[in-house]
Amino acid sequence: MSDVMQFEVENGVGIVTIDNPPVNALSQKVRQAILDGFEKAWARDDVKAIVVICDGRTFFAGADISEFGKPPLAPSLPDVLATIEDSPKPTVAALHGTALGGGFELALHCHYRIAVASAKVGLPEVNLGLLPGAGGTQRLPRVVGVETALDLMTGGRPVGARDAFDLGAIDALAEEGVLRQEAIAYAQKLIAENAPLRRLRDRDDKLAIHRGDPAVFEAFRKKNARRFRGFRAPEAIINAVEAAVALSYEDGVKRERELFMELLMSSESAAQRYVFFAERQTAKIPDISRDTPIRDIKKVGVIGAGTMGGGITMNFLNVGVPVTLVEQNEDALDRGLGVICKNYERSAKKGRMTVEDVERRMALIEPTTDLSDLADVDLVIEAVFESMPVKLEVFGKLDGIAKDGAILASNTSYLDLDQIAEATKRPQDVIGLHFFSPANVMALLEIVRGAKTGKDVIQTAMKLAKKIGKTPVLAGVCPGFIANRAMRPRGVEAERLMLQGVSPAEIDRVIYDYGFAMGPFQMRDLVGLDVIGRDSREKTVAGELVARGRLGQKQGGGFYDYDEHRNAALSPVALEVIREIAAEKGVAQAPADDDEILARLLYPVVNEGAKILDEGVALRASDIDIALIKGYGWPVYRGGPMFWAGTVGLDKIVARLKECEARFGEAFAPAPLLERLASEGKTFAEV
Ligand code: 3H9
Repeated sequence: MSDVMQFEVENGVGIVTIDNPPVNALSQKVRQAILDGFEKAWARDDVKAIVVICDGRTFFAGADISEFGKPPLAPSLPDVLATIEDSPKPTVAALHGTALGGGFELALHCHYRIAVASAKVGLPEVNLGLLPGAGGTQRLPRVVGVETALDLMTGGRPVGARDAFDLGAIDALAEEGVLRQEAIAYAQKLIAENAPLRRLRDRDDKLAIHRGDPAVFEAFRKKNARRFRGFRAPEAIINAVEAAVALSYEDGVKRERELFMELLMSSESAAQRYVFFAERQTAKIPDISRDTPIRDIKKVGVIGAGTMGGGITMNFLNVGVPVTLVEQNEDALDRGLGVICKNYERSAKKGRMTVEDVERRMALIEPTTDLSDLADVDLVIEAVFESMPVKLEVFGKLDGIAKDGAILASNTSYLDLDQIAEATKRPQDVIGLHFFSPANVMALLEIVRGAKTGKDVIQTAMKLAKKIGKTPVLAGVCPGFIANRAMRPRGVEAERLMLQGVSPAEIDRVIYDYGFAMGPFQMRDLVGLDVIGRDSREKTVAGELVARGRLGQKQGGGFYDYDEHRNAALSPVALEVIREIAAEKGVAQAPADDDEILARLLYPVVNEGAKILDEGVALRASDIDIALIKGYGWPVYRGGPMFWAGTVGLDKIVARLKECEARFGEAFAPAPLLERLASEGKTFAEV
C-alpha cells in the first residue's frame, strides 16, 4: 500500500482514498497511487463501483505546480485520467474543499460526481498562465456549454458546488461531514440501477449548436479584450474550446496538449507560476515562527476620515470588524462617512452587495471627534496628514489613551516609523500599516517593522492582512519603504525624458505596452496633479500645470485634455509648459526610441530594488516583486521588476545603467549587489 493511498472495499464499492497534504496536489507519486488504487478495484470481482476521495482539507487542488518546467515524470496526468475514464466499473468522484485544475479534471473523467455544498470546483490554470491541460478545455464545454466554459476558464474563478450542480457539473450534493458514506451510498445506488458508464467525452449536444458558428468566440474575444491584454493563456483557452467544437474529442485533446505545452514554455507562464509561490512566501518571516501567539483584534480605531482613512475603514467593515472613526470636527467626519456610504451604495447598485449589507457595514462605524474614544480598541491606525510633527503629536496622545496591549499603527508612506514609535512609551506596540490608494481596493499592505516592533505585533498584522484580503509584505524602515521607494526613480526619469522632448503620450504608450494599466502621466492626471506635486520644492511641469488651474482629470485636465467621455488628447498647454521649463533649465532636446524609454524608466526600478534588498528593507527579491504587482499594478505576466530583470539579463541592465550614468549622472550608478550578481551570471532569486 502506498503511503499516500488507501484502498478499501465496503459493500461492493472500492474506495480509493488519497492523502497528500497540504492540498493533495497531483504529484507523480499521487498519480501513480491513483492508478494503483483503480487497478486494485478493477482486479477484484467483488468491487462493482469505485469512489475516489481525498483525506485532509481538500480534494485534489490540481497538478503539482512545482513539477512544471522540470522533466516530465510518468505516468502523466492525461494518461492517468484517460485510463480512469475507461474504467469498466462506474466511478464516482467525491469532492470537498477545492477541486481545482487537474483535480476537477479528474472528477470530470469520472462517470459521476458528488460534492458537499461547501466544496468549490474550478479550472484556475489561467492564473498560472496555463490552460486546463488534462482534458478540461474539451470537457467543461461539453457539460456547461461553450460560453459558460469560456467564462469560467478564462476567469479562473472557482464556483460553489451548488452552482456547479445547477450547471450540471455535479450530479449530487452530500451532507457536510458524511461525504464518504454518502458517496458509497451513491455508488451502491448506481450499482443497483445498473447505471451506464457515462463518459463526458461522448457528449456532443452543447458543442453541436456552435459548430460552424465562430460568432460566439469573436464576441467573447471582443467583450474581454481589455481584461486579456498582454496575457497569453486566455487566447489559448479560446483556441482550445474552438477545437472542442470543431474537432473530434481525440483531436481536440491533441490540440489542447499542443497549446498547453506552448503555454508551459512561455515567459508569461513562468512569471505567473513564480508569482504564485512568491505570493505565498511573503508571510514567511525567518525570525518569527508561524505559531507566534497573536493579539486579538476585535475592534479597530482609524484616525482620519479622508480618502485614506475612509478606505482603510472599509476593509474592516467588510469583514464585520467594528471601527471607531475619529476626525477633528463634525464636518470632516460627515464628509468621510458620506464618501464611505456612497462607495458602498455604488457597489450595491452594481449588484455586488445588498442594501442590507450596506446598512450592516455602516452600522459598524462609531464616528467621533474625541480621540479618547479609542480607549477600548485593539488596534489604532493613524491616517492623518503626512507630517512628522502631526504624527508625533497624535502618537503622544494615543500613548495616554490606548489600552495596554493595543497595537498602534501608522499609515505613513515615507516618514521614519522609529521616530514615531519614540513618541510613545511602548515602541514594541508600534508598527507601520501602509495601505495603497484606494485602500479598499489595492491588494498590497506593507507591514513596516520598526527597530523595536514586537514579533507578536508583526505576526498579528500578517494574519490581519489575510483576514481583510490583503497581501502583506514586510518592509524595514526607510523613506518610501518598498513599493514607493522602488517606483520613485521611474517618476524622476519620466520627468527627465519629458523635459528632454519625449512627449508624455509616448512615455505613457511605452509603459502601457509593457503591460501597466496606464502610464505615469495618465496616472498623475488620474490621482490629481495637486496631490502628486504637492511636496516638490522644485519648479515642475505638474506644479506649473496646477498653477494654471489644471489639476488633472478632476478639474481642467492635466497633461491631457479630456472630453465628456474621458477620452484623452495630449494638451497643447502642457506641451508649452514642458518647453518653457526645459528652456529655463537648459535641458538639451534629444529624442529617444521605445527601447531607450523603457530601459530608462524601468531599469532604475530594478536598481533601486537591488538596494532595497541589499539593505535588508525587503526580505527577498520576490517580496519586492509582489509589492509592485499588488501596489502598483506591475504586470503579473512580467513577474515584477526583479524577476523580469532576470529575463532581460542583469549584465545587460548593468551595461545600460552605466551608459545612462555617463550621460545623466550618478543616479544611474548600478547598485553593488546588481553588479555583483551580473558579474557572477546570477539572478535575484539566487541572493
Ligand atoms: C493544473 O492543474 C494543470 C492541469 O490542468 C494540467 C496538468 C497536465 N501544487 O494557497 P495555500 C501549496 S495547474 C503545488 O497557502 P490555501 C502552496 O504553495 C494547478 N503546491 O493554501 C502552499 O505551500 P506552502 C491548478 C501547491 O488554503 C500550500 O500548498 N490548481 C499547489 O490558502 C498551501 O497553499 C491551482 O491553480 C499546487 N497545485 O489555498 C490551485 N496548491 O505552505 C492552486 C497549493 O509551502 N492552489 N500548493 O507555502 C490554490 O489556489 C490554493 O492553494 C488552494 C488552498 C485554494 C488550493
